[in-house]
Amino acid sequence: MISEEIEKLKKEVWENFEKIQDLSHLENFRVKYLGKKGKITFLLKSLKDLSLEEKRRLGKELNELRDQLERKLKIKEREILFKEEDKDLGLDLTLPGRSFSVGTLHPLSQVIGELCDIFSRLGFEIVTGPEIETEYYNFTALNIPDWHPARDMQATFYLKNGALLRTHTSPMQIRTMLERKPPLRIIAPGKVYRCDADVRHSPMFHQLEGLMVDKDVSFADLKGVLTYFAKETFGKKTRVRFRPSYFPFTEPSLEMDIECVICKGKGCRVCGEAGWLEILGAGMVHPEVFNAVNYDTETWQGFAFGLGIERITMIKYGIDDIRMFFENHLSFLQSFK
Ligand code: 2U9
Repeated sequence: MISEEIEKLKKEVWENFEKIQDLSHLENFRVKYLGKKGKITFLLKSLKDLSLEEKRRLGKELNELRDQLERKLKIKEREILFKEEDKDLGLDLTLPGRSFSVGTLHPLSQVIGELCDIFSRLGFEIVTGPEIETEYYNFTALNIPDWHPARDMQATFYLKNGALLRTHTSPMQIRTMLERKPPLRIIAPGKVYRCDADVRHSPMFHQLEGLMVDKDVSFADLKGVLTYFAKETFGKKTRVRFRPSYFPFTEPSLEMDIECVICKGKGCRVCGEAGWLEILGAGMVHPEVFNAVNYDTETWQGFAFGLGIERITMIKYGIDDIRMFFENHLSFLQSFK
């Protein structure tokens, strides 16, 4: 019976198909079953003596077997070719892949991001500006005239034609005030440059300054904003204190300390036995600064503050050498994952 022969052939075909290992083996298989004198071809030819109905039924079955086998042989051939190519290249695809470590944001970028979030919650907008500045935006408009000792305090990198690398981020606030009308609530983070280098100073470092201008802005508003910032950055229980200070661009001026994060106020090597760590300077915007940008001092008041990002990050994470931020040791950077 032909139908029994077909069943037997199917079994044989699929058993032998699984044994194919290489291309010559595959070619022999193809000839044996699909070639002109192959077993499937032979059975197809022998259908001619059967009834029409049987011819149709068994012919369909054999044709399907032939088509399926041709498709599977093509796939098998490709698999064998790929494996042989890999062998030629000396590859072993069963080996596990090489592991690689994923990068992280630089700790300074992380802290800048956190501070921007904190001040955004208080309605401050982020502004940016050029790192190459003029004496006017960097000094003059900030009430630091030619003769002012503050120009020497901030050892400046001068470029050609009186241009300079900004020594603080304050020129960004001057530019924003000239471009816009009050009220304003902005923060200006960015790189600044001072000719200074040791364990605590780097010739390039990052500052974040804030400025709020509105009607009826008071010293109490400034203290409230700064206290919120300190508690959000260093923890809700952080105690703060304010000391009087002096800056040419603010009057009155203050400096803010937080209780030492290491000794909690007892006095230790980190805080120089003081129990407190200075974290920023601030004050009410000096009327001369408002005059420089044509803001009416009868109507508008404002406060400003400035902080060093490296200093904040060093206190937050107990880092004792500012150069760690710029040497890019992988173990240091990866510890901020
Ligand atoms: C405008 C008006 C006033 C910004 C201020 C400070 C005080 C301050 C230092 C902190 C550590 C710089 O990085 S640091 O060395 N900054 O103490 N900055 S008030 O005052 C401004 C800014 C812009 C128009």
